[in-house]
Amino acid sequence: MAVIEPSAATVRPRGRTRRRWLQAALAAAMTLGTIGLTAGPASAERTCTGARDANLCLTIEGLGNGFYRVHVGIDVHMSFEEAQEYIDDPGDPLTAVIRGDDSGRLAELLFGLPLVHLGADPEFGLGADFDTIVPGRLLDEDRGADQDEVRAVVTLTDTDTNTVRGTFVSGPIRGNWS
Ligand SMILES: [Ca+2]
Ligand SMILES: [Ca+2]
Ligand SMILES: [Ca+2]
Repeated sequence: MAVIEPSAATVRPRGRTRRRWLQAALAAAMTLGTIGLTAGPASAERTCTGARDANLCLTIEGLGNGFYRVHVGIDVHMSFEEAQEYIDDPGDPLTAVIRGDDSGRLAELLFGLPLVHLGADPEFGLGADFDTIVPGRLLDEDRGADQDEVRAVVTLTDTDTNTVRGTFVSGPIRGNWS
């Protein structure tokens, strides 16, 4: 006699995600409230690698009054199951920092970005978003009038064994921050 499979077993589990948008939004609201930010001309620059192993995007948006919103988004291409394993491990499997670029060489470590979203997707793999607001001086990697070039560096770590599985570097965004 045929055994009828329960329908739940045939439904692909949806990726569990961790959302920290609220936390980030509250932090941003507090920052904005404290410094009394006024609306400035909106300008954003974005660069995406579109690489085979992972797509890494860096966006820097001018908020006015010398402040910038820095966003890093990445999809590390892997199977849904593998991505879900990374998510289920303790700690954050993906971390992001912004570094100075001097003649194509990764130079100064400027600041880290908090993780605001982590998820597994059957099509894209392991995805994460990082977001922060910083004063322009944190992006001023070549002091004074020198033009600045910054890149995002994202590290994939298997937190079970504390092993680095990959390092991804974005294209540069140039500016004259101070
Ligand atoms: Ca530089
Ligand atoms: Ca530099
Ligand atoms: Ca500079």
